[in-house]
Amino acid sequence: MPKPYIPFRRHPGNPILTASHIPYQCNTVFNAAACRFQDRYVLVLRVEGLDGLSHLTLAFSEDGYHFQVEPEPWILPSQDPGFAPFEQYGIEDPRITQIGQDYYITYTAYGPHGPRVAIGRTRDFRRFERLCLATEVDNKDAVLFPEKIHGNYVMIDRPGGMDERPASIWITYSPDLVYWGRARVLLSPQAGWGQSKLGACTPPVPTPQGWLVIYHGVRITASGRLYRLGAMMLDRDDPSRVLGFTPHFIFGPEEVYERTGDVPNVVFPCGHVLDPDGTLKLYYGAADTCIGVAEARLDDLVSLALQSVP
Ligand code: BMA
Repeated sequence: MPKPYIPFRRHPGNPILTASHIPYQCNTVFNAAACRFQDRYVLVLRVEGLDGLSHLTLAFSEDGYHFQVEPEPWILPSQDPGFAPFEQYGIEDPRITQIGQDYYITYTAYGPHGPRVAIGRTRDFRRFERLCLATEVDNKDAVLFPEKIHGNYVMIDRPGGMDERPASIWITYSPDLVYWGRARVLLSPQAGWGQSKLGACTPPVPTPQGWLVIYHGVRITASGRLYRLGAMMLDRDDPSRVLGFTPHFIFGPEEVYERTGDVPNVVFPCGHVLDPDGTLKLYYGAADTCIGVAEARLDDLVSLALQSVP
C-alpha cells in the first residue's frame, strides 16, 4: 500500500555505503554531505575510525548510487592552534553548499568544550581551507543558503539541545561568513514525533514557492532516541518567515539497517542532490553505521511542507 505522506522511495541497493567500502580500517561511515562537481556526484563522508573519532573522506559516483571512495581521508581534525582544541574529539556531520564558484562545508567541530559549528571551503575538492568557528559551543546541524539574501550570508543552525534539553532550529546572518548575528528561532519542537529536538538536515533548496528545508525531529522513547524527518518551507525573500511545515514525519527508520547499528532507529541525512528531472536524492546515515539513499519528487515535498501553516 503506497503511503502518500511518505514521499521517499529507498534505493533497492541500500545501504549504498558501509565500512567495507572504505579502503582503510574504520568502524562506520554515515552522515555524508552531497553535491555535484564536474558531472559527478560527490559525497563528503563522515568516517568514524576504530578510535571512535570522526574525519571526512571523499567519494565520487557517476550515477548517484555506486560510489568510489578515495584511498585516504580528506579532512582530518585540525592541527592549527586556532581550531585544534575544538576538533580534538573529531569532525562530524558535514553539509555542503555551493555559493558562486566555491563549495562551503559546515561541520561539527567536536572537542572537550562541546560541539560547535565550523565553516571551511574548497573550489576543487583537493584543497580545503578552514574559515572560522562560526558559533560557540552547544551548536550543530548548520546549513548555509546557496545565495546571499539582501547582502548577507544566511545560515540555519541548532543552538542548545545538549543533555536532552528541547532545542529549536534557528536562522542567523553574516556579512562575511565569520561574524554571525540577528539570530531568531525558526521552528521549535512540537508535541509528537519531533517533540525533543529539531535540527536542519540539508541545505535549503530554492523553489518557486519558497525555500524547502528538510529537518530531523527527535523523540525520546523508552528504548532511546528515534530520529525521523520533516520538511518546512521558508519565504524566499525573508527566510526567517516559516510558510509551513509537515505536521507528520515524512521519513523514518523502517529497514533493518536503519533500525540496527551503533545507534539504532536513526535516519540522519546531511546531503541531497536535485536531479534535472525534479528528483531529490537524499543521502542519509542509517543507525550511525552506514549510508542509504532515498528519492522523492521535489514537488511532493513542497506540497507536504506547505500543509501546516504556523
Ligand atoms: C546527533 C549527531 C549525529 C548522530 C545522531 C544520532 O546528535 O551526533 O551525528 O547521527 O545524533 O546518534
